[in-house]
This record gives sequence, structure tokens and C-alpha cells, in this order.
Amino acid sequence: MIELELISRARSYGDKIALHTEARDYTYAEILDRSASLAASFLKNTDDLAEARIAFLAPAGFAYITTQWAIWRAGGVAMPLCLSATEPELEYALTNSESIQVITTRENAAKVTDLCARLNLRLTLIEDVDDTPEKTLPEISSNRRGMILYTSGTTSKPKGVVTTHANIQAQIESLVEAWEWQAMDRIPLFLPLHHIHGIINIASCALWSGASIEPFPHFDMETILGRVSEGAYTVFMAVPTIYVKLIQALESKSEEERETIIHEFSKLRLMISGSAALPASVHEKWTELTGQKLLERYGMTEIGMALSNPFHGERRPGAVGQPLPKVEARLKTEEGDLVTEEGEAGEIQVRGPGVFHEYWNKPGVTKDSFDDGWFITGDMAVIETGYYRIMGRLSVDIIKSGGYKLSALEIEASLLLHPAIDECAVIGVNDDTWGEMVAVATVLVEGKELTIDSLREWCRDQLSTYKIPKRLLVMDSLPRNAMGKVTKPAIRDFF
Ligand code: MLC
Ligand code: AMP
Repeated sequence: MIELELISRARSYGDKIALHTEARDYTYAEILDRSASLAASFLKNTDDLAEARIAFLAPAGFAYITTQWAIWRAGGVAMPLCLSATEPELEYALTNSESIQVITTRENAAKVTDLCARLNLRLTLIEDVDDTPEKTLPEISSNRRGMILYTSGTTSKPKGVVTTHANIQAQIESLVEAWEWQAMDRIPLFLPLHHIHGIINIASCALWSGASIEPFPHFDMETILGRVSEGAYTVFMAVPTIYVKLIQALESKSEEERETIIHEFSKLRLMISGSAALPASVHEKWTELTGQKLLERYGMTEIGMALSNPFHGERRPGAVGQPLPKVEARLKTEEGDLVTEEGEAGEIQVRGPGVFHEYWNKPGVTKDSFDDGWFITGDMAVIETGYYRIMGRLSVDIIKSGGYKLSALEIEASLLLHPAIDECAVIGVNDDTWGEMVAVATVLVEGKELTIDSLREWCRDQLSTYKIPKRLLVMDSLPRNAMGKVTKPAIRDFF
């Protein structure tokens, strides 16, 4: 029987606790049993989902993990949806991926019921699935497609990044080895589970290793600090925005409370930052407060994690270290030459078994994203005394805010639907907490008025919270280049 290694490893962990929640604990055996029942239900009258896309909308927890594993065990391609997505965003993901079923919890059903009816998609509520007698599940070879994650880029609409089970396994194994994941590890999971950081680096690595996850529906500062001060964790992973917020929260605590929390943070065996640049000042402040040296790493939905500071050895503020196990990286200059010397900047290209299979239904874009087998990341870097340092992205149309990658073009396309907006240009402006914040410069339709508050209110039905502009600049005309094409306004214009 060919079975995914994640599943066969789970069998060996049996009664060990996989998920710890306030209500109750769940063992690996329970996840296996329930995911087998769910798989039987998703299969209905077929023997194999044969790479059909199955979308699911569930918060971090037993329902999410068992659904994800059930889709995999039934031979489907798992497509996690964003819990805060708007209806147009959900509709795009479902139609673009050609999903055939949507799985959700009773609590989230209202978000997708009408949509599924309109798109004629089978909708299953997880709570309605009975525990069924074992059904023979299909054999799953590792070269099958396993997951689609939607990622924003330099195109107006997000692209579906498809990974095979072999890609997923390579991404997990690389991190388990590099960061020395152990069965005794305990980690909180508060990052969204429609992105690779939460799915692979936290959930999948932990469950691969026999470790225990404490899932939360979202990041809540007081809850997390409370659990840290109880010594609940051994490993902690977050985006830079969360470390900035943690520093602010600790500074607002009484000395006694602060000392307790800091003492517990200092005992963790590993704290990691990634998904966006961690300012060296934040890295240093965290060390000063807790004695912990954050381990910063660099990755991308298409490639998994690629570069990392070492688990043992120097964790350098402002740098992302060296290629992880199973990953090859190189830099190429704008002229197309390979960088051979330290100090020379180039675009990062990555190769290895963790690199994705394809952009869904986009063979041309997939082909153009590779240079002789190396994935072209769009990020610039330089190597300094052996460590890569990220210098930024090549495209101004990509914004990183709170660890989310956003497309300026996608946001512009939505904003142009606003009746008062004639033209607009979206840009990421630097922000100490969010890394970048979405800002928009607009030219209004004659006679119309617009405030940031009314724009934000209008955006709520169109865009997820983190994509909604936080700053608005009304201009008589947008800047244009010599060819008459709109260019982005200067960041200083927004302040
Ligand atoms: C929310 N707010 C923002 C914002 N997001 N303001 C500016 N910029 C943003 N991006 C505002 C809201 O409008 C609201 O304001 C207030 O903050 C609280 O909103 P929230 O939604 O409750 O935010 P919060 O829960 O605090 O979210 C912060 C966060 C979240 C950091 C926890 O953004 C997050 O989970 N980010 C992680 C994303 C991630 O996992 N990325 C990995 C992608 S994979 P008001 O005024 O209404 O109260 C990847 C590859 C790799 O990148 O390398 O890992
Ligand atoms: P995503 O497409 O959401 O997977 O985001 C991937 C992008 O996040 C990369 O292309 C980088 O631009 C950015 N990124 C991830 N980790 C880091 C890091 N440590 N430093 C700077 N940028 C990062």
C-alpha cells in the first residue's frame, strides 16, 4: 500500500497528543480515524478523487487538520481558503481552481452557502459527516498534486501554486532537519492556514515530527502571552509584525508580569521570524529583552523555505543565512550573469525538490518563471561574509504587509470599481509595525468626494482586511512617465 509518509509516521505516534486546545486534546490516532471517515465521505461513490480540487474553509484545529489529511488520503488536491476572504475573492479561488467540492464548519457555512449554490458546488459541513466504517482509500504516490495555495504577484489576479506530495515532503524534511524538530516540541499556531508559513513550517513540520500543536483561530496577544507565561511552548514561529507587537505589548506590562513572560520566552529552544524582512533593530531589541536570538529565514509559496540562519551558529540580524538542506540558491545579475563574488547584488534563483510543480492552468507563466530549471524569485539579495541579505523585491507592484503578499494591481482593479474613482495607483508605504502598509493615490471622478473612512467601508465587501488601503492621497493627476504611462507616486507624498 503506497501511503503518504505523513500518514504512516502519524500511525507510529498513536496516542501522543497532536493538538492541544482549551476544550480537549486530540491524539494522532484520533486524527487518523477521523480523517479516514472524512475521506470516505469526500469520495462519496468514487474510489479516488484523482487530483480533483477540494476547497476547505476552517479555522486552525482538529477540523482543519482532519479535512486536509482526508483530502490527501482520498487523492484530492487540498485548497485551503482564507477565513477573512470576501465573496468575490472566494469566488475567484473556487472558479479559477475548478474546485468540485467545498468543505467547511457549521460556524463558517454562511460565508460559502450562497456561493456554492450559485456555482453549483457540493458543500459539506464537517460536523454532518458521520464516523463511517473503514473504506479502502486509494494509493497516493508522491508525484501526485497535493495542494494549491493562491498567491498574489505581478499579475492582477492571484495565481494558484500547485505542489505535489513530493514537493511538500521535501519542504517539510528540509526544515525538520535544519531546525531539529523533535517529538517533544510544542508550538502555538496562530498564523492563517491558507499560507505556507502556517501550513508547512508550523502544522506539517510539527505533525511530521510527532510534536504537539496548540491551534488558535487568530493571533490574540493576551491569550498567547498567557500561554507563554505558563511555559506552554518549546518553539515559536511568527512574522515580523508579531514580534513588533510583542515588544510593544511587553513594554506596556507591569514589571512583574513582564519579567515572568520574558523569563518563559528566554527558555524556548527556538524562535523564528520570516515571511517578511525582520528589521535588525527589532531582532536586536528582542535579544535585549529576552536573550533569545531570533532565527530569520527566507521563503516563498512557490519554493517553501530556501534560506535560513543556522540553528547552531551565528544568527545574524538583517541576514537570512544560507541555503537550507535540499535547496540550491544562486544570484543572477540584471545582465543575466551569475554572481560569483560576495558583495555583488543579484536576483535569487532557487532549485530543489521542494520547488513547486506549476501555476494552476498557466503553463506559459510557469515556464517563464524558470531559468534553466531554477525558479526566479523576484527578490534581490547580496552575499556578505557567507550570509545572504535580502535587499528587496524587483517589482513595486508587490507589497508585503503584516507578512501577507499583496498585489498592487489586484487592489487597483478592485478600487477602480468605486464610483468616485477615476484613476488610481496603489503602493506600499514603509511602516514600523506592518513592514509596508497599503496606500492609494487617486484621481476622482469630477464632482465626487472620497475620504479614507468611506473608501475603507466600501472595500469591506471587495477585499480582505489586510488589502484595504490605510492611506489615501487625492491628486489632480497621477504622475506619468515620458510615454504617458501612469507611474507610482512617491512614498513621501503620502506623509
Ligand atoms: C490588519 N490591520 C492592518 C493590517 N492588517 N493595518 C495595516 N496593515 C495591515 N496589513 C488592522 C486592521 O484594519 C485592524 O484595525 C487591526 O489592524 C486589527 O486587525 P486584525 O485583522 O485583527 O489584525 P491582527 O490579527 O492584529 O493581524 C496581524 C497579524 C496578521 C500579523 C497577526 O496580519 C497575520 O496573521 N499575518 C501573517 C500572515 C502570514 O502568515 N503570512 C505568511 C505568508 S507565506 P482597526 O482599526 O479596524 O482595529 C510567506 C512565505 C514565507 O510569506 O516566507 O513564509
Ligand atoms: P509569499 O509569496 O506570500 O510566499 O511571500 C514570499 C515573499 O516574502 C518572498 O518573495 C519575499 O519577498 C518575502 N520574504 C519572505 N521571507 C522574507 C525575509 N526573511 N526577508 C525578506 N523578505 C522575505
